[in-house]
Amino acid sequence: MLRLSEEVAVAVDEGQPVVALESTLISHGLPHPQNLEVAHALEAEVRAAGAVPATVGVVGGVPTVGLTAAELERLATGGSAVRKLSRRDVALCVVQRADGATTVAATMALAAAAGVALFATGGIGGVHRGAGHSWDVSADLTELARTPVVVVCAGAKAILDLPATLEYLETLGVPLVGFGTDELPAFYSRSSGLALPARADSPEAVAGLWRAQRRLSAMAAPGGLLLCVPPPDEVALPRDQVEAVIERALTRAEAAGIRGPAVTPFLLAAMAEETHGESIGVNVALLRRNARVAAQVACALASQPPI
Ligand code: PSU
Ligand code: MN
Repeated sequence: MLRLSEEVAVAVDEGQPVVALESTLISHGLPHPQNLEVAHALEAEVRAAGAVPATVGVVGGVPTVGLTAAELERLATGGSAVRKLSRRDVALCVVQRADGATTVAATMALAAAAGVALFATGGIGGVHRGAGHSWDVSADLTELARTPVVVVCAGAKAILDLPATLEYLETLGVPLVGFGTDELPAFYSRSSGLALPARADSPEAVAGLWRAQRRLSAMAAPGGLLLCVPPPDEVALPRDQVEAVIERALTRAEAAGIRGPAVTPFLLAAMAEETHGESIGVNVALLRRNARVAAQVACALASQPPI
C-alpha cells in the first residue's frame, strides 16, 4: 500500500537523514512552470544539507514516499486531474487509481508510515478567519496532534486567523518551537506579534527536544512538533502591507462563494495577483530555507544515538 523509492528505503533502513516534502504546494499552491522548478529546488536544498529528499504524493493510486522526477512532473502538470488530498481522501484516491497531491496532514501520515521524522513545508493550514461561523479548521492541526513528525514551516499561512490557530494548537497539545525566534512568523512576514512557548537556536537543540518528546511518548500519546522558521530577511514583506492585501483576497473569496478545500488555493492565487507575484517570491524563498533547516535537523538527529 505504500511505495518507498529505493533511495529512501535504504536511507530509512540505515538511519540516514531523510526529509519529507509535500506535493499540494506544487500542484495547488504555486503556478506552473514555477511549481516544478520549486519541487526540484527543494530536493536540491535537502541534498545540499546532507539529507535524502522524499517528496510524497499518490501516483495512479499508489501512495509514494520519494517521487521520481517523472512523477513530480506528472503532479506538477496534471492540473485539475490531480486531487488535493488531506488524510481522509487518500483511501478513495487509492481505490480509484487516481493521482493526488498530499497536504501537510496527508504527507505527515505517509511520512510517519515510512519511518521519516522530518518534513518541510511553507505554511501549514490552520483556523480560517471567520471559523466561528464556517468551522473551517485545517486537518493539518489535528494531524500534528496525533502523528510523530517534526514539521518545519514559516508558521501558519497569513491568510488565516493566527491567534486562533495558536489557541487551537495549544488545545491539541502540539509543541511549538521558534527557530532562532521567540515569535510566531506570519508566513510572508517575519513577525506576528504572537509569542511562541519555546525557542531553539540550533538544529542540535531541535533534535534534543524531539528526542525528549519521543521518549515521553512512552507515557503519552505521540504527536508532532511544529518548528517555526521566519522567512528570509531579504524577501520578507512588511506585515501591515500584507494585511491590506489579505483583506482584498478574502473579499474576493467571499464574493466568489469559495468553500472547503478550494479556499486555500484560491487565496494563495489571489495573493499572487494582488502582489504582482511578490508573494510567490517570498513563498519560494521560505520553502527553500525550511527545506534546508529540516535537513539540518535530520542530520543532527541521525548523529545522535537512536531514540
Ligand atoms: N503552504 C504553502 N502552499 C500551500 C500549502 C501550504 O505555502 O499550497 C497547502 C498545504 O498542503 C496545506 C494546505 O496542508 O495548503 C492546507 O489546506 P487546507 O487549508 O484546505 O487544509
Ligand atoms: Mn479547510
